[in-house]
Amino acid sequence: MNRTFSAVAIFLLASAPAFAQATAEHLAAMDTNGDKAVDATEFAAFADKVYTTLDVDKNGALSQAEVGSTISAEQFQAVDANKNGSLSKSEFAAASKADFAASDLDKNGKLD
Ligand SMILES: [Ca+2]
Ligand SMILES: [Ca+2]
Ligand SMILES: [Ca+2]
Repeated sequence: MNRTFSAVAIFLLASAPAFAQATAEHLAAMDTNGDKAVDATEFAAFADKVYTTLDVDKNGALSQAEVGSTISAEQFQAVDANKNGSLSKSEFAAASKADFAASDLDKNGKLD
């Protein structure tokens, strides 16, 4: 079972259910400076946007209800570092960072 938290997957499921997978098109949406690669800064900005979108009641925390079926309870617990039952922005950012590192297979600091 893949326990890797994926902000990309969350975005796909939360905002674009039509996308079956992270496509080039999707990377392009994150590539704000248009250099055909997604760097850590762009990824962080993207994750921030996802967080804001998911935080429906705007209380600065994501509950399991807010993420709904987008991520599994197991993934939720993996991201909830302080185990308080909600995901803070810093917990989400930390998970996104790990996600970026895991996705950057050739370790060039970019997803391309
Ligand atoms: Ca870029
Ligand atoms: Ca909330
Ligand atoms: Ca937490």
